[in-house]
Amino acid sequence: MKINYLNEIPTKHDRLVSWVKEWAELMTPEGVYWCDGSKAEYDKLSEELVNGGLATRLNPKKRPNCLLFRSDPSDVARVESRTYVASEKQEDAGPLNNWIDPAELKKTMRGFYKGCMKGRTMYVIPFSMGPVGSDIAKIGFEITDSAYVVINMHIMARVTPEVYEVLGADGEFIPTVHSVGKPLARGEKDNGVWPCAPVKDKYIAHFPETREIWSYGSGYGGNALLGKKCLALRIASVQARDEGWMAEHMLILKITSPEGEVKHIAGAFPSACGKTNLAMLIPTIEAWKVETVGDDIAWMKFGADGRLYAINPESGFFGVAPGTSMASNPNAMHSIAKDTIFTNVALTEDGDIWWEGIGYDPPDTLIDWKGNKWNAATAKEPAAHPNARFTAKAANCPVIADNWEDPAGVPIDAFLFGGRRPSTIPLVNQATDWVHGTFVGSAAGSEITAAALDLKAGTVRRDPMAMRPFIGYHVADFLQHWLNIGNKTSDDKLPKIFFVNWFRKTKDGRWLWPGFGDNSRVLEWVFKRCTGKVDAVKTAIGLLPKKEDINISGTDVTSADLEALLSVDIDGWKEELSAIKESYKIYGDRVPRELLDQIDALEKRLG
Ligand code: OXD
Ligand code: MN
Repeated sequence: MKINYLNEIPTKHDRLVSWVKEWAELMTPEGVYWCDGSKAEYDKLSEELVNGGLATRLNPKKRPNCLLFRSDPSDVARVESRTYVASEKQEDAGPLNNWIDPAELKKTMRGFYKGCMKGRTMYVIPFSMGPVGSDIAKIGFEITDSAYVVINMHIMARVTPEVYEVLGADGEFIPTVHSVGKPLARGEKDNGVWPCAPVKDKYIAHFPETREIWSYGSGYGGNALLGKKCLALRIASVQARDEGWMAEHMLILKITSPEGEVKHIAGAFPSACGKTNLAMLIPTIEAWKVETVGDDIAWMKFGADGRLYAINPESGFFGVAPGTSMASNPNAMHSIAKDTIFTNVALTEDGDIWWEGIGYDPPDTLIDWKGNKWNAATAKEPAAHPNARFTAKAANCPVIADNWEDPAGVPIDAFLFGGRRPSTIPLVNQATDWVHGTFVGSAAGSEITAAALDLKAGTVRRDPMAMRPFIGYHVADFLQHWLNIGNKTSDDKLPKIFFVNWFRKTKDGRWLWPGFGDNSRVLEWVFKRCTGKVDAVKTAIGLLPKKEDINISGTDVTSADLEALLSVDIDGWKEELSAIKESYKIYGDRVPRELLDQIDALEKRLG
């Protein structure tokens, strides 16, 4: 079949060229376009999207170079029920992943892919996750028929022809394939409607042994921007296991003390638990400084000195918009002042954006995320979807750290785990050692939020290391991998591990901790534990701060509140322990013995 190449093939990499050709033959697009990541390409595609009615250009006086998109109401979040880890053996996918035999899944998906790009352009996106050429970075290619995906990838990944230099004629790349699943008949246009397939036909498929990603039917975020969750977490976690490094759902921040000493902290929190806010936090304690290295994903390898070094494989933020305000995250608000793609937020009459929790009242009328007129006085539903997003350049963040693109990565001093836990879990609790820390991380859980389409908001679900939806293999083997990492270096070189909880409430529902910038008060304690400047109290559940070591001056936190935040609720912990045991039962008989021993030891300590 003759392929209509719309521009010159920019590479002599035969395997890459044949891969593109093979998919073009199956998907039969109008033409194949090799993306270069340039500004001209971004502008041209943006213009086409605006002219086709799929995007609205925001008022350039208010939001220069910004676009607004509205998805199909069925295509607003990751769909975990349609996400598959199709390993050769089902047992290797483990109990938390959906599984279909890879040959069967490929056959089914090929059926969907046949002719799926009719009437559309096939874009081929070259990208590097991580600074181009870094030892920790990986090269990927995404085939897609969505111009929305292309411009989002421009922001989220390093889309550049430089990857061909690193790749040469024979280098390794991760092949990823995406289609919105809506071919166009002759003369048909999208006519302003976000193209996607019905939920039952969506597939977000990972083939861990062959390191392939096939996605069909969704145009949204983690389902479609394949460098992010699919590559940088699910496939990378498999590579990390095989090669002895870590791919984690973690923010990375740089913190500087008043004395000018620097530490780097990586933090794993389930989706929509405030990772972006923490990564960009403005400390409320004097003379401390926090800067951002990444807000969602960390790839970490051991350096020659035996310490773990992290890079942020992404180059942008795909953040949750509702709740983001000048009070909760001023640096995110500055990051989205220009050059940003908004998805499913509300539009004001003067061409700006609005969402619930933006920090000021809505005008009387708006256009809501579904494109309908919305009236503040009579509205029954939110104007922005709860999982509405902004896609913003990391480089536009006012507190992006100067070393955020260091190809060698930044040395990690501490890991934080956390989640939304209204009761029992203290404000901060340090693990006694790496194995205890692995146990504590494995037991993480959170109240469910709107980041995934098919989960019931409001209930607690266990989310080991905040990786539950993102581990590309068996959860118990993932926990074993954590233990193996701990055996690769000496204890003093490993990051210290802490569990934090900003979301504790009183029985009558009052928040006990102010959160946001005041979380710096907890970071200060973590920092001082890393420098050995402060002691901790050894308790049944771990190492807790002495009350006087958490600085609450200038906050509304009372001494009684702090006491509650740092107390060990033995009865609550007994319930917590049974919930942990239940989750371990689900993980099955591959759970490492060392972690089962941790359960027994905790049980004994609780008495
Ligand atoms: C995200 C998520 O989009 O975790 O980062 O869902
Ligand atoms: Mn995330």
